[in-house]
Amino acid sequence: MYSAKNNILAFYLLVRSFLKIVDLRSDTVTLPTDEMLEAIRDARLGDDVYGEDPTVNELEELAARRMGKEAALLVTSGTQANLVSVMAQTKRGDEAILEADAHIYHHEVGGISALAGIVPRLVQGHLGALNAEDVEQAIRPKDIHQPETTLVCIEDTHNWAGGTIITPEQIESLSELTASKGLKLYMDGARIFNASVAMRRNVKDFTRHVDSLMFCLSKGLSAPVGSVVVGSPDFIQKARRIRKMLGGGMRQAGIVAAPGIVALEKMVDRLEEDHRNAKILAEGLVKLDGIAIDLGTVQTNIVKFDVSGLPISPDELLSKLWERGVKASGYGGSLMRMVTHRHIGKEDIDYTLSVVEDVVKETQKAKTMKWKGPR
Ligand code: TLP
Repeated sequence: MYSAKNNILAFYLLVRSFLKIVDLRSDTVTLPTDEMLEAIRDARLGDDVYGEDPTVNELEELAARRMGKEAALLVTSGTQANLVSVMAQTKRGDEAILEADAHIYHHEVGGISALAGIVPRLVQGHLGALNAEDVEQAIRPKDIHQPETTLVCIEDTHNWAGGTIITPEQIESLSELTASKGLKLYMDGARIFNASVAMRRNVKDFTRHVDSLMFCLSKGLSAPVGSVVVGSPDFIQKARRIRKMLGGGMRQAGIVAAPGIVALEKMVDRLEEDHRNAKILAEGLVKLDGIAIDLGTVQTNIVKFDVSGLPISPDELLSKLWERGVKASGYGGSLMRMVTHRHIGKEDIDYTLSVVEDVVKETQKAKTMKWKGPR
């Protein structure tokens, strides 16, 4: 019995290994390029906690220059970048204004409250973009009873809105407000290069209006690890101390910075291909009965779609897709997400569309058969 079970498992694993896998869960799954691996091998190293890793220093200088700011800091992840940045610009008990579906609020384990002591104040945006008047309404008056609002955070592109772009003009209007109220404006720019490439605008157009930002090396840019926090020298000095406090002081971190340099120098322009594929994917999915997409949200490499029109639950759909080698992820409720990236070619999009179409037809058919049963 035991060996029969084992044989079945071995057979399943063998079949599975031949099946095409299209991993659309996230652009975080991208593997380093050969050039990145070579850069890691050849990196000049030192102890970065002493500020002596030449490759880290090179990446930080490059990142600051690219973003039009004075200083930068390599950190371990996007989550750490956001936490370090919030902590460096607030004090415990302060309030930070965030878009209602901000990644910082939903998906960073409550770190800004648990670790930074921040009260989050959520403001509903439109397609992820905060409106300056709404933000103004949410700023606390100076009152002994209330927390002090000190920071406004934006997210560009906005993950939960479906990879939507917050335009330089929208950022500028927020910055006029924050500057006039003495607040800091911070950007979670995990995918800011997606926004810049999609709009064909220099990334500095997006960054010039914020006091500080972070961007991720490890998403569509394909580096294996790391994010970079960027801002003024004073902010970065504080951020560096906080990174150390959070256990993020790394020693020979040049092995992380080296592929990051390749990411910044070589991997930005190709994001356009991911955006093209996301559009093709969305236009194919929206034709399927039971799947709804607001095509206006498909602005970069994320396709967010609603499956409430299908006769199966999102979890069932995810597992049916996975059985056929297509990995997607859920946004919660009936919303699902597919993210294009360097390992997804046009043929993978075609394959995904044919798999989703098969699953949809199969489930619709099962529903019809069930309906006919009692007659
Ligand atoms: N987002 C991940 C998951 O956490 C959902 C993804 O697959 O999209 N800001 C934004 C806007 C992000 O999308 C993410 C990661 C982060 C911050 C955090 O970055 P990491 O995962 O490096 O901590």
